[in-house]
Amino acid sequence: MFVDEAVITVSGGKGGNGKVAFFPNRRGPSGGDGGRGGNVYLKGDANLTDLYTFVRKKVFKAQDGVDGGIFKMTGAVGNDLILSVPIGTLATNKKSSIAFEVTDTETQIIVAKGGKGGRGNIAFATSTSQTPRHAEPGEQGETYELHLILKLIADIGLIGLPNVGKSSLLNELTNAAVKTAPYPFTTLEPFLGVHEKLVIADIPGLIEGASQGKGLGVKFLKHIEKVGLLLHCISSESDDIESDYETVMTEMKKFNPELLKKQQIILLTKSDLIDEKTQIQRLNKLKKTKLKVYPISIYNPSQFQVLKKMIADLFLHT
Ligand SMILES: Nc1nc2c(ncn2[C@@H]2O[C@H](COP(=O)(O)OP(=O)(O)OP(=O)(O)O)[C@@H](O)[C@H]2O)c(=O)[nH]1
Ligand SMILES: [Mg+2]
Repeated sequence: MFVDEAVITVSGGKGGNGKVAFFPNRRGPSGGDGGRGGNVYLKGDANLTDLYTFVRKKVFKAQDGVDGGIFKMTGAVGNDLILSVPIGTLATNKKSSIAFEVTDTETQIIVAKGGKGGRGNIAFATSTSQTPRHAEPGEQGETYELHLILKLIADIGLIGLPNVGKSSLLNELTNAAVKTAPYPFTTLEPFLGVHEKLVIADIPGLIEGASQGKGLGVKFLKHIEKVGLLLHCISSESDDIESDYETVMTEMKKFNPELLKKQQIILLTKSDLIDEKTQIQRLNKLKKTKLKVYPISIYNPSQFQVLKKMIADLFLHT
């Protein structure tokens, strides 16, 4: 199961209470301060690929600070809690709406601060009150709900209607072995493959109404928000390739109009299934989009060479 969303609760540890104590023989107050509660941080872990760890456990709390002691002893600080998340995780604080993005494995992002420790009664001694009988309680740590969303970090995204051959292309271009089958909705979750150090994402097919929640694809469109190139797959088998193109463009636009600004190349897939004349007609129709259009078939190595060269020119030789 690929989990790309989770809501968790994070709490900083409570601060330790200040202590009320006195030195023997009435020599004044001796109660120390409580220790600060631990903080909660998020940190990127390159070995994680999804948010599955947050399906079962959703509540996370750092350690409380220790109460102040006698003889001016300050309580120990609570241990921090560091939660590992995949690179590409966007964490939004539901209360403040502030969002943080985890982009590397070095930075720790604080998401809930521990409470301050309370001051012991030493802090309350004055010239007129030399035996203060009160101390402060430790503060509660911050508690927030965090909405975690994972956006896969891919260079290239494969998009298109169901059954147009996206997964077959991913398998052919990369070392991926994603299931392919002659019916729609074979792919139910995103897959990544690596081609010459470039990460290619295959997302489930889009259908009309996807942006209103039909089918599966739109839920996964967030994974192509960061790609540098969209390979828009349109099947040669279709009798209305222009409408296929429009359907996918409309759904992307409704989801996030910025997606339409991305560099896009059309692949007329399964080109082996139509004769040359039909192919030329269909390619010409697609050229009206002003995008580059290439015919491709998983059974045609020379067409794959063209595609690979085009990818190399765009990404690898610059
Ligand atoms: N003849 C021919 N068939 C192909 C080609 N590429 C894919 N197919 C077939 O088309 C069918 C659909 O391919 P998939 O790769 O599963 O399509 P998809 O776009 O990933 O489909 P969904 O995951 O359902 O969205 C499979 O039966 C493939 O074998 C091709 O170049 N030529
Ligand atoms: Mg597929």
